[in-house]
Amino acid sequence: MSQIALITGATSGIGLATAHKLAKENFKLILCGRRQERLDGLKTELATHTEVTTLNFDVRDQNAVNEALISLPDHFKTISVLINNAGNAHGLDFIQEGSSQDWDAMLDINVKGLLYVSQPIIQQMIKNKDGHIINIGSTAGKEVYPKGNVYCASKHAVDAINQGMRMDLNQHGIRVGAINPGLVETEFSKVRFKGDDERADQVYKGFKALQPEDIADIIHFTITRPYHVNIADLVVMPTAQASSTMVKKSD
Ligand code: NDP
Ligand code: 8X3
Repeated sequence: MSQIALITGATSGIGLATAHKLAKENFKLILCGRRQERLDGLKTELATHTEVTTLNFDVRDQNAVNEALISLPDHFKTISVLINNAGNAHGLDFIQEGSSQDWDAMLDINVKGLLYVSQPIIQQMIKNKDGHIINIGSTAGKEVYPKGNVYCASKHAVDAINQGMRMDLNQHGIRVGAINPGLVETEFSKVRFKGDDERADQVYKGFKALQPEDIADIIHFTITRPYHVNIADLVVMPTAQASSTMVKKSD
């Protein structure tokens, strides 16, 4: 029987590539995001491979999260794999110049949103005695870089939550692990720079960045290991990257 995977942030980047990968690998999919037209397009596109349902909610809104999960059809209610991927950076500013709206967005989405989505699904996984949670962290959760301040704090929080979840769910046999990418070419920088595409494109110029499909492959590998194997914490960077601040670029 196909396993059911729920992916947050499936409308773009890493989540979108993961939806495509898992659809081809015969997972039944619950795809989440806020951009309805993208969710509709995906559902149609992936229907040739697998059964797909979509949920539209903002992860910041706990009631909306709960209502969306309750609205799932019965045959989609037993979620085996949760991929906590929705998130973004908002702004890249010195701490003394940062906007509190950006801080709120990053902490509310990347940290609290992840918790809001996880808790009801964890409760159901405990009941079903089956579950695997993948938290998408970042190299920004392993080290801090200049002007990264609050985004790095949000991803350090994901790192802590990943460890805490693993400990708390150990007694229930639920696998928990984080994948922490370095630079991945997605809409991430367009969001960070609020639609300044030229600035966003500069981030990935002069070297080969990770592609969202690279992370999707790793997620698929991670969730298809035998039950006794849990990839607990994995850091992956482009070959050109050695740290958050060291990237070998051509002139
Ligand atoms: P994208 O901007 O391409 O995708 C972000 C996804 O998150 C979208 O599908 C978006 O969907 C969803 N999302 C954002 N805010 C919300 C919200 N409030 N409620 C619900 N969904 C939301 O970026 P990436 O694919 O790069 O990012 C995915 C994850 O990977 C993030 O957690 C990011 O921090 C992490 N990451 C990214 C790296 C990179 O270099 N790109 C490196 C390391 C980690 P919609 O707008 O439709 O709601
Ligand atoms: C995204 C990678 O280096 O832009 O998490 O913070 S970075």
